[in-house]
Amino acid sequence: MLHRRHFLTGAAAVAASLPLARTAWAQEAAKPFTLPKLSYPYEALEPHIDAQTMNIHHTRHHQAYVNAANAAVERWPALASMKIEDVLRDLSKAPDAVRTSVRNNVGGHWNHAFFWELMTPGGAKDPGGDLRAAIDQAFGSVDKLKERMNQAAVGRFGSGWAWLIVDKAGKLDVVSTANQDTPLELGARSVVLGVDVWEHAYYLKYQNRRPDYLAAWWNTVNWTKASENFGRNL
Ligand code: MN3
Repeated sequence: MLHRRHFLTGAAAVAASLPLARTAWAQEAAKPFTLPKLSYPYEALEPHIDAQTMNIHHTRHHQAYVNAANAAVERWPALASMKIEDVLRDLSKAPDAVRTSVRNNVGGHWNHAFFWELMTPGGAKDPGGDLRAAIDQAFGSVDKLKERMNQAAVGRFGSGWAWLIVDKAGKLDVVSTANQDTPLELGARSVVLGVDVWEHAYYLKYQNRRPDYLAAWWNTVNWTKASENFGRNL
């Protein structure tokens, strides 16, 4: 899902095994993080999320996290061969010198890759199946879940995210993280929904009106993907 090439595979492994081989392949092997392509055009989420915001968010903001994550690999090469979720779940594995960069940039990469896939111009407009039953049981209704998520998202001071997770105990819960911290760090078993409430996600269209952005954002949620997320242990 996260479009990260394995370190030293195929031609890259051959190139890297040559002494002093500063080839394009060898350089590529040192950049294991790549910007995922979106499965829909930038304008596809209009009028809820405008094309310019999507374009800048994807090509500038997410790309910057990818670039910085690759820079962290240069300082901590082992990162390239680790499962991203394992790194983010336990940041104490990262050396002191790169831990903040890993938290912010590998975290930012994971969060955004998740976010793009959770939105779609089409798809189911409401959750179904097991996810629907679990939401009804945990929150009372889908509308109550939306209220809880909106409260968490509006209540996040500054920049961050609101999430629907399956927690350590296996229960659905709404949480919020600051900056590019991920819900994996909180022990989430599965991450079902997530919404970016950094101003870069909405300012061009909604300026300071975060609640208006959130109300619009719900129209973009890919509930089919959310159901898949619900059934997937990370
Ligand atoms: Mn963002």
